[in-house]
Amino acid sequence: MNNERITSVMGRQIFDSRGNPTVEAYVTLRDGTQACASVPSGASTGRYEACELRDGSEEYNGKGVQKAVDNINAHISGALNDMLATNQQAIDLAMCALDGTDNKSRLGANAILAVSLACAKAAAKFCGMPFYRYLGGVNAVTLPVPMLNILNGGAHASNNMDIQEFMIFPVGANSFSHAMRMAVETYAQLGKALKERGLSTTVGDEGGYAPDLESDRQALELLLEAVERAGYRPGKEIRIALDAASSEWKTQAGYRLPKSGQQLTTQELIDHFQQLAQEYPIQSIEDPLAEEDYEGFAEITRQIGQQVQIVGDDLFVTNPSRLKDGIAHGCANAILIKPNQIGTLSETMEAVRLAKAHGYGTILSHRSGETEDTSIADIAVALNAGQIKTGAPARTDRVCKYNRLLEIERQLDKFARFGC
Ligand code: 2PG
Ligand code: MG
Repeated sequence: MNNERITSVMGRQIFDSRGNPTVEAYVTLRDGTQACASVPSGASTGRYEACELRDGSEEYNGKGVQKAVDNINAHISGALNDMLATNQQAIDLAMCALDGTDNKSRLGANAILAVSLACAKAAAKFCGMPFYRYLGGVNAVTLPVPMLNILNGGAHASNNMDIQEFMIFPVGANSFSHAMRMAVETYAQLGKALKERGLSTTVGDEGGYAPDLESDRQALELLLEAVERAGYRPGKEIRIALDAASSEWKTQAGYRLPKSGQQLTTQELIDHFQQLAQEYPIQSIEDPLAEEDYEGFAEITRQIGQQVQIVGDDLFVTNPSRLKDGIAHGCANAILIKPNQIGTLSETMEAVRLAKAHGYGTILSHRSGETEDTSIADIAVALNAGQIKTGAPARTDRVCKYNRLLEIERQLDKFARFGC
């Protein structure tokens, strides 16, 4: 009886796509079922994210995660011993209680999330179900529309683009695999267009090209050119999504775009985005304002939120209570969902439920430092999130999530749905 009881939880240090240490957890059940999960890491992290515990010692330039690993092996494993792996909320609550802080700084959100996901995956295996179906049941049928970051700037690349992510958004596709074909063909054309101009085709952290361009506008022009060259209609089949990551630009006086050197007030920055959205087929803008600028977020949502999806990433940090505040202030109309910003699967799912209940769009997201873990693909389908962003269609740390979604699409067969 109760063969799904947890008999062992083990942590270890592995490396992410930037070559930084990160945490992997293994959970074993009484009947021998075992699953593992690993956690990603951001570069443009929000101030209000749960704590990513790093050793701060000389090893790995302070980025070691041995303390987080030790917390799994010495503390979390004992607390979860003999619990039912299928009782996700109880598992997550037990870890939060053991941690005892608001931001998971004692055990580390990296330790807690790795275990939280590994427990859920072990439970899914025990039940003989794919992960998305275990989490979402028979209603988990919606494949997300992908946002693919094919030009990298900001903190993700050493070039002169201020906006961090220039993404293509194949909204005109009729299925996930069709969207991927459109994206892959466009990405290839972008590479050719860059080469023809003698521009660099080296890639940034998320697999997108990271050339030195004259301006963010030139990046937008290049995206449109690539879409056309691939045989698609910009604005119809493929639209553009941006992540400004503008918390990185905040100064006391307003905003300073670090690479172009422009100094703007909140209102000037809002007008700048409104102007860009008039000139280009921009469907979605993430973090157009900084993480504390609730008023600015409310204002841009009033100004252009009818036409453009305004996404809170650093603003909400996948935290249900920050999302509640944002909803009360009329900030944004969509939320980026990154499990490691909040640190447990249960709280991640709660953020999605809350967003959906208020008509907010939901976008599952990778981090700029990733592993081969594909949990976010399954979570996106499980929660019918409708959208996902997980980088360019290049580099295995990005493509493995897209490939997992292709497999889920195949499994769902004619019941697969697609769309926001
Ligand atoms: C973002 C993410 C992912 P990072 O800002 O949305 O693209 O970047 O993981 O560096 O925070
Ligand atoms: Mg972001």
